[in-house]
Amino acid sequence: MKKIYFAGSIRGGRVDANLYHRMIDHMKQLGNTVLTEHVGSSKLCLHEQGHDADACIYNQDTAWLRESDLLVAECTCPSLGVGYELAYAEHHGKPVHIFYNRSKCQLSAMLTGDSYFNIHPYETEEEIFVALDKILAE
Ligand code: 6IA
Repeated sequence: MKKIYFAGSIRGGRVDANLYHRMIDHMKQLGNTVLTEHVGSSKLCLHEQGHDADACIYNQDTAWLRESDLLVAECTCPSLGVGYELAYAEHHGKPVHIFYNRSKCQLSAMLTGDSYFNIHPYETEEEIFVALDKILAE
């Protein structure tokens, strides 16, 4: 069973928050630990909370990234924080799987152009779950 860092937009916009929740639930149901379950919560505080509170978030999230076995990101809604996490995970040699809805957005060339990343374009939610089953069975 794996420790997964799930990355999804927070201050970048919460339009896909319910999808994040379903992806997190699916990975947990397979018996994995998701270190960042709050990313799928509908009750997140989106406002800047001052430097000290944000420093705590940064320190905790980067510690979880270093502790994780892999990163799974849903990138349809662009987020600066998620972009940072992707590069951080690459720097630390963690496998990175990026999902995006190809009928809703065009992914940044900084992601599609980086051959380190495993990129999973999808059109239906079912395709996400099939891909996750395969990734997590490896
Ligand atoms: O730039 P964004 O806010 O969209 O960045 C989103 C990414 O940064 C997510 O994948 C998270 O891992 C991380 N992140 C951003 N904000 C928070 C956060 N805020 N807590 C934890 N991780 C965060 C406070 C919410 C808290 C009160 C539960």
